[in-house]
Amino acid sequence: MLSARFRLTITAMAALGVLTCVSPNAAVGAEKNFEVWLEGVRVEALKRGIKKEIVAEALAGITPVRRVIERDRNQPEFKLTMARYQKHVITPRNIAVGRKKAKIYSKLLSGVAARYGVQPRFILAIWGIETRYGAIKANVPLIPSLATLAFDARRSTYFRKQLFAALEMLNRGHIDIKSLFGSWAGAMGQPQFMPSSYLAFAQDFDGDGRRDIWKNEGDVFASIANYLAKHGWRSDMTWGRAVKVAPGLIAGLGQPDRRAAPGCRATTYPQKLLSQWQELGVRKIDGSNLPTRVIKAALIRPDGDQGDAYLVYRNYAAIMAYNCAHLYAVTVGTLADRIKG
Ligand SMILES: [Ca+2]
Repeated sequence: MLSARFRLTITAMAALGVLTCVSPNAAVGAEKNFEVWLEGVRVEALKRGIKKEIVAEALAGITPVRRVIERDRNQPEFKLTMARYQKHVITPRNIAVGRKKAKIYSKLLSGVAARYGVQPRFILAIWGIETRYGAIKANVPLIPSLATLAFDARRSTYFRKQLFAALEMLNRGHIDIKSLFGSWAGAMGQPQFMPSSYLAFAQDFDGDGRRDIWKNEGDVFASIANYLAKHGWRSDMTWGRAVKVAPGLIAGLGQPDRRAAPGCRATTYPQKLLSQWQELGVRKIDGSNLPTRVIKAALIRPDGDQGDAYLVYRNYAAIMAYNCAHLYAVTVGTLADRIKG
């Protein structure tokens, strides 16, 4: 989350079989340089007010994790299409499990929806896509992988920030070092929050004093909902929809250069009122008229000229803030619709 580029979910990567291709010659920096670098991290952590026993324990004896760098260097290079991605994510099983979870946790989800103003189906869809409703448990010790990525030159600024955020989580007592696990790239718990997002958005819904996004469903749902709410979610609106576009319309719209969310590199075609899109010949996918509400919608076509078009509302930008990729956000919206049935 909040990474500038699309982070394929563990689920999707496993489904696509890209988890196993590891390059044998990935370079890991010399251990000695790492030790020197780590000493700098210790000094800065103390300056930032992190207790010295926390710094000592969290950073004791860690070395660069070769596998983390291998994984970072082996992001899939093929371009996923919406259809291919959705085929692996919006499966009958994922829909069925989503509906089952909606029943099991109906009371908890209603409580979270009432407090944060986010419809349960979207919380379920994000939960389902991130970690298959909590079934996939990321079990990589977090501090060593963040330190490895912060030491590595490729995205050191971003991961150095995440490393200090993780130390701050320990400092505040949100979690202890023995339980601090994440994905190889530092995404944690059932909602796959990065440490900086955890500090800013994770919630303690059951009021036990811990924001437990690893094991407590209420905290997981509330944290996802709070993230969306803080990024402008509106509970009286949906995400958007697939649409039919009149031939030639898109060519006349100019470049798709409107940012889909602040800080997100993905872009959309311009925003217009639904009534304007209706006038331009855009229709629901079944050919019927667009809704008559006075709201703005942006047009997107994630797969380019040959792909499907969608009109997306402001809630779409909140999903894009969670993970900046049209593939991800459209799939969250579509899975939410399918769970609703
Ligand atoms: Ca809690």
